[in-house]
Amino acid sequence: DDKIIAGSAKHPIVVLDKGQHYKYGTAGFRMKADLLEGVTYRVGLLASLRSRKLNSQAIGVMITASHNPAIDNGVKIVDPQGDMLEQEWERYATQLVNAPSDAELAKVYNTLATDLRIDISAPAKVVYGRDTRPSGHTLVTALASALEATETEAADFKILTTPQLHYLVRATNSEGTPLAYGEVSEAGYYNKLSEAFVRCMKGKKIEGPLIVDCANGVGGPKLNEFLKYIPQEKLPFEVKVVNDDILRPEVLNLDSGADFVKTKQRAPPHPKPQPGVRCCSFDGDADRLIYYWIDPEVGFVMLDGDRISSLAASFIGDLVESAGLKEELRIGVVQTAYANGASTNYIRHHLKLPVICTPTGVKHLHHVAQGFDIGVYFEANGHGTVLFSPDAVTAFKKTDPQSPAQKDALDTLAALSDLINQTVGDALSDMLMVEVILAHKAWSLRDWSMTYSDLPNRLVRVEVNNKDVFRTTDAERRLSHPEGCQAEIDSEVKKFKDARSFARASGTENAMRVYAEAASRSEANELADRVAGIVS
Ligand code: NG1
Ligand code: ZN
Repeated sequence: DDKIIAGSAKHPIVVLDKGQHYKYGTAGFRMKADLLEGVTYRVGLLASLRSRKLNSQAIGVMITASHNPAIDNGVKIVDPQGDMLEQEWERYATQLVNAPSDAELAKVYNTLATDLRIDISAPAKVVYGRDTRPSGHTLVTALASALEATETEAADFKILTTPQLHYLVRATNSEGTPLAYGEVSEAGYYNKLSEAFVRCMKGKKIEGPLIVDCANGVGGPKLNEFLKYIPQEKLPFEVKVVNDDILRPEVLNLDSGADFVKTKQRAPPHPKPQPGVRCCSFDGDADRLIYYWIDPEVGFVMLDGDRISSLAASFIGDLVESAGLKEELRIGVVQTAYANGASTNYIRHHLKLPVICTPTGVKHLHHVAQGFDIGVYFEANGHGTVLFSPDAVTAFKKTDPQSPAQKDALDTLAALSDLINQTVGDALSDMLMVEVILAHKAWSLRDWSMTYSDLPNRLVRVEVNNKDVFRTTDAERRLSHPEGCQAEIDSEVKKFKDARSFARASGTENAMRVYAEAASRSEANELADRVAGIVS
């Protein structure tokens, strides 16, 4: 207790105004960095408890605020398999962080240990990393202090992308087992990806360079590092890394990155976009990916998470068929209500694959995707991955091929299961996957964009007095409260052709979000405005 109290005094919590409290949300704790030192210390305490609860397996802590401005930061916990913290424990994190004093903190810590039957003398291990934000340094110090106070073994991996940290947690816990995920080092991550990429490509080529905008975040130096691991003659196209300045913190996520491209629906202004060139953007911690190009005729065209999802589902579906595993393996796609209706239609009716809709937040999608042998999940914003079950991976390796084509399909599937990050959405790994698929299909971005036409849509943010009165059902597609609200929305939607609209409280901002799609841009705008009027 004394050690925990003394550590907490060195990294004090900022007590918030009356009526406000810290909450472990979709992205962990995320806010202005100057509020986070005490929060991070307390998250360290919780991570040590979690490790002890789970037989001393390593727990991850990542310090990042992703696409948020440079002055923000955030801290989140990663579970032993590299997935997000179990939902039940978000509550415990919230309790610990809101303890009003150092002494109260020790009390909450002890109560949690007793209630959850945790032996606090058992060994514990925490693996951690941070993005390029300058505030990360102070926060890591607070975290290390909590690990010291609780006699927890610490592995500091310094600056990492979020998905690299997830990789390292899983690699640490699976080391030396038959399910070993990879070498426990940053180099191990690059080795695994580069080796799998070369195996997937099979010497195929792609035309033209690829411009990768890294939002001046951690993805820049990490992508540059990764490229050194691929033998020059095996790299099938030229990669130009842009917006990779991490020395000026103020440019992080500024007019660049996947979130900018998706929300502004335009290319980053710098460097000046060149018509016809294949481009993609990472976000600030490199877990989101969006593709786009400037078409000489129609201008900016974007290929978002829904497009990546349908591209992956189409390619993997064909491979599974060629591999003779169609009857054996269940492939499914998981989306949220924000997925464009045209993508859902394409996957269901053209690819003939099941689609499940879940609430917003990748932990929900990830969980449902685990129910398939091959589960493809992406949020429209470009965060997602493809999960392969142990049965699927075994089938790729053990099936005895009856033809060269079947062998080829099995090999590509096995290589893909190594290339695609199995823990969380990973911009670098997803980008390599897209490039592999485009190479195999011999497709340009234009070919890819022709698979279906997006329904015109509009997303609006609506300020409200109290967003908590809005409660949803049916994977956030309908409002159950306040009463009568949904009936009003339904009656507006009915007035438009091919229309869909829903309203929900944001999990990361103090606002409502309204989404609408319809047959034309003007109708989508009109419907969004009307539904916004209903909830405001
Ligand atoms: P909220 O604020 O709950 O809508 C946003 C994104 C999510 C997800 C989380 C976490 C939209 C409409 N919502 O959630 O997709 O990525 O942030 O980053 O983009
Ligand atoms: Zn991110």
